[in-house]
Amino acid sequence: MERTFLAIKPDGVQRGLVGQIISRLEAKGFTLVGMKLITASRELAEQHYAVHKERPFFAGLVDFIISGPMVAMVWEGEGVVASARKIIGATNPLYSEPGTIRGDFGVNVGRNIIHGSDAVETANQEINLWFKSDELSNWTSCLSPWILE
Ligand code: D4T
Repeated sequence: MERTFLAIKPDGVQRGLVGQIISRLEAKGFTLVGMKLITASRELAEQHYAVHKERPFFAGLVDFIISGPMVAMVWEGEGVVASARKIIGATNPLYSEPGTIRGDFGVNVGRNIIHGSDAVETANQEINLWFKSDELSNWTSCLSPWILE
């Protein structure tokens, strides 16, 4: 089953949005298989955003990401990578649709509340970067037959 890496950024944690964000993903029908509160090291943040290392916002982004605890999570489900990106909304919250996490809770691209992997391959890399295999639980929800045929 497909998995994705999602992380509630320090702004989402500081603003007390953790419960609401997790509720949306649970209600959609996805399964939480890993979660931890973690203040990322600079090295981890730089590795996570390595693709952006030449961009002008990189240094500020890394400083922000390591500024406080994040809720790092692995979610599982049919089409979860693309679907979670839709639930999260466009990168710039000013342009995210209402009903999405960023559209409902944010206004600024530098404080966009949550990260979600952009492809299955990236998701697997990010899961391996942030989690050890024994931090993930392989389980089947009792709701599974009511969510998946
Ligand atoms: P993440 O990776 O955080 O889920 O965001 P996205 O996948 O939606 O968007 P991204 O990779 O293009 O941007 C990564 C991260 O950088 C911040 N950012 C982005 C920023 O601070 N200023 C900017 O101009 C851009 C484009 C926000 C998300």
